[in-house]
Amino acid sequence: MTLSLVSPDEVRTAFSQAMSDMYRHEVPQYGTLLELVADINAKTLAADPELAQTLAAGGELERLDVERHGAIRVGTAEELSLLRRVFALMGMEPVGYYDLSQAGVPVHSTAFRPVDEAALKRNPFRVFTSLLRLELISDDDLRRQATAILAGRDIFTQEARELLELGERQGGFDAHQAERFVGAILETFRWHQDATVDHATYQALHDAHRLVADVVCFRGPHINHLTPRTLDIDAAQAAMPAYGIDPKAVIEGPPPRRCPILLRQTSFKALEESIRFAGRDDGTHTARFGEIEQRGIALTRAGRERYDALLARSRELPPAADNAAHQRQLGEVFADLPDDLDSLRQQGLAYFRYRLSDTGHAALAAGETPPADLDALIARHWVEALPITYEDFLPVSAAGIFQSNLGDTRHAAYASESNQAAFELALGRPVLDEFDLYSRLEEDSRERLRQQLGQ
Ligand code: OOG
Ligand code: NI
Repeated sequence: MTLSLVSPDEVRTAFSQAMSDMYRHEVPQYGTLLELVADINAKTLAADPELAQTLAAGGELERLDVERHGAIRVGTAEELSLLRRVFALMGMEPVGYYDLSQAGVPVHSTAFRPVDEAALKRNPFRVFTSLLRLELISDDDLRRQATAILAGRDIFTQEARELLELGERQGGFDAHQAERFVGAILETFRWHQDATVDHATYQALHDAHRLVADVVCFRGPHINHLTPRTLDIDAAQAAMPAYGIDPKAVIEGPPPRRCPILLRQTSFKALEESIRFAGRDDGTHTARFGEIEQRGIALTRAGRERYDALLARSRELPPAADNAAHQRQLGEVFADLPDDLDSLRQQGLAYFRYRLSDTGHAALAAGETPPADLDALIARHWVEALPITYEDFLPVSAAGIFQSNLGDTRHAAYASESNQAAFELALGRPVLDEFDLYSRLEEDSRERLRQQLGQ
């Protein structure tokens, strides 16, 4: 009997929806956030038909309502590599390496996400996945204790493990198996009110770093936030209080621009939730929150260097009084970076997808000879250059999101080397390079164009 396997895109979409449903149930404010974002997106599209058209042309309008990212934190190499195998069956691969220890957060991370064009269009669900760096706990006894606790837990159910192995053997799932797989994997990310340790142990780990307690003291890597994509994060930030949501002080990332670049993010503060320790003491734990993101065009290496330099410059300024002042200040620093698509393209600062326009199709059909170079093709409207959306994360922003949810006690930067090699060893494979992926998307579109034009 031959199995009819469903596409990993379908498994990912079902999983993303199941996670969203579960999180909405666990954290009702996340449901409010979804409503807010849906309202803002509808208003933004109605007010800006040109934006609606650009998004439609890029195939992004359909994905907007299902689009989100999540974040989890794991404690061991085994957990990370098992998740790598789970996500592979959902068509998600590890992209990028993020070192957060520089910002005083004892983790390093990657983002699991789809990488090819059709899969991204279908559902770009991403999971920012952090691995605790136990070696950064300086107290030897505490580090040993944390290691032992983590060694004794299993974040997968028996059924999840069996289905994972089945999926790998078969190279995928049939529809019924896929449904069971999604249900079984969901259990790994569920919130558990019961901590696995007693109050004193929790407190000791918490005192080392709040994040250490969050990773070590529970049965598994509960999903700690899910993030819908808004088309206007400034409007979303402003609207949060009216929806009963208390936003973090500033929007992370680049300032508002006519041509949005990379990623802008804001969140609401983590909730204080009641938990029960082993030994039955009651307590509270603060880890789970909600976030909103706005995505813009992906920058090339050259563009990203400019972004990083400008961001570093802005961080040398005295902190602004509020978000409005912060955005103004950022805007002044970023005035150096071109804010129109033509300049970004001509200066090689951003990635584009090239496409034969209706005019181009008509001219070809009429037997006209196409101009030989890309700039001329664009100037004569044969070809459209559409922005490629940034699908990844930003380390400085991610640190800001972590920090805003770790309370007021800031931890100094860890004096450690960033260690991509150790991360990849734990993961069980190298991470993909985001710039390679974007330039491949751009190059593929040019190749298609050359074929259509017979060049
Ligand atoms: C992850 C924080 C980073 C983002 O969107 O940059 C992040 C975490 O809190 O585990 O999700
Ligand atoms: Ni996030």
